[in-house]
Amino acid sequence: MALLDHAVALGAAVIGMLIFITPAKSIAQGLPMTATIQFGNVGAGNSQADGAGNDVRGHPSAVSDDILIPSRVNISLDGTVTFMIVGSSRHQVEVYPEGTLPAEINTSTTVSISGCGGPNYVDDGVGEVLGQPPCNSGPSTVTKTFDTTGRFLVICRFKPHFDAGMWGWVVVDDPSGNAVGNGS
Ligand SMILES: [Cu+2]
Repeated sequence: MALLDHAVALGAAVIGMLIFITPAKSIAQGLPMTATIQFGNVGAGNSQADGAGNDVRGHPSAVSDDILIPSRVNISLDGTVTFMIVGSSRHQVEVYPEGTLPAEINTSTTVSISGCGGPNYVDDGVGEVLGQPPCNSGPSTVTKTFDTTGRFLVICRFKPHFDAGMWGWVVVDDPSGNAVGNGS
């Protein structure tokens, strides 16, 4: 009987250790493989006021359509981000190399896109341009898989929108442990 009690106690101890160890590992493994960023906020900028739950980052006056929702996503290495380019506006996605900052974007050269006026699209040749703006081809959905870790700047390539703060981040971490910016 005593032997059985010992076995039960040992089993309970092992289970307890597993429960104790598991959380730290599951946090790293909990990074999603997919995320969605909506490019533009259809219906915003009409009757809604500041402070009514609207994301007005980058826009000095009232609300606007010209935002990323959300403005940052965190995904796992080899994860995929879906960009939903909504409405009828001029939004176009451009993803920059790891570490690029908004202040580093050269907006001095712009190009036109058919149906979208211009020339008004940032044309620095640095970022990866995804899809076409709705003014050219209607609303669309584009995806990009991130196979390296880091923090990636995503901008709306339409210069007036970028200038107004229409940009955000995709943060890609390695679930095996090499977290971005963990300082070690
Ligand atoms: Cu835009």
